Amino acid sequence: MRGLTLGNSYHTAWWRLILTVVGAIVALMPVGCAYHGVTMPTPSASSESPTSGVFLFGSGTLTAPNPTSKAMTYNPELAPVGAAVTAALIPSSDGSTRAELTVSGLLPNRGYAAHVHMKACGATGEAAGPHYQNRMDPAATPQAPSTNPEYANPRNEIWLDLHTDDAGDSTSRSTVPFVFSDRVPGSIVIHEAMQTETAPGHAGQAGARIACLTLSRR
Ligand SMILES: [Cu+2]
Repeated sequence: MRGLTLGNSYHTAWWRLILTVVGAIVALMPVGCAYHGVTMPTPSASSESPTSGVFLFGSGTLTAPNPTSKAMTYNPELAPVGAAVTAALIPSSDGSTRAELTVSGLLPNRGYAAHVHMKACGATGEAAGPHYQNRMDPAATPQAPSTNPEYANPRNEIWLDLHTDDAGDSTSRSTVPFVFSDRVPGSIVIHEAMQTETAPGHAGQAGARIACLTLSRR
């Protein structure tokens, strides 16, 4: 009898403890959830929120042109197979976009012009189409792309001219006063010329297209 009583109170004490712990967990749960709600970064459901613009990214090592490659060379002498190319175009809440291009394994100590172009990379450099312009030059045509400095400039386009170090590595950055929304660029093209021209009638030109990196929405 005594043993049974002891056993009962023993069990009762355990149940009290368990109920107290469970009760505490249940009571604290909404606090925990609210805490998570406040501190968790807001998930970006879409890459084209009107306030932040579209985030674009591309990365790869240069290959010969082929339909599955995201990074290709059209001139392996100037842009060797295996060179690494990475780019990000990051929208900011102030309405600007920060662009960054990093290369590794190009020719050492050399300038390379580079720009954001309209279309994805393809079998030839021409597949990438003209430069992306925020305000499009009304005089430009597919046969005669914009060379008017009023439109072909590094504030209305994204220019990422590089200068490699002894190892053939380089990073270039550009911040432009616009974000992408319904019209989104497709690639970054690296050109043969060591820098982009700026004079009227030549603005934006930089010689042959020697490599291309396809950009995708993040
Ligand atoms: Cu270009």
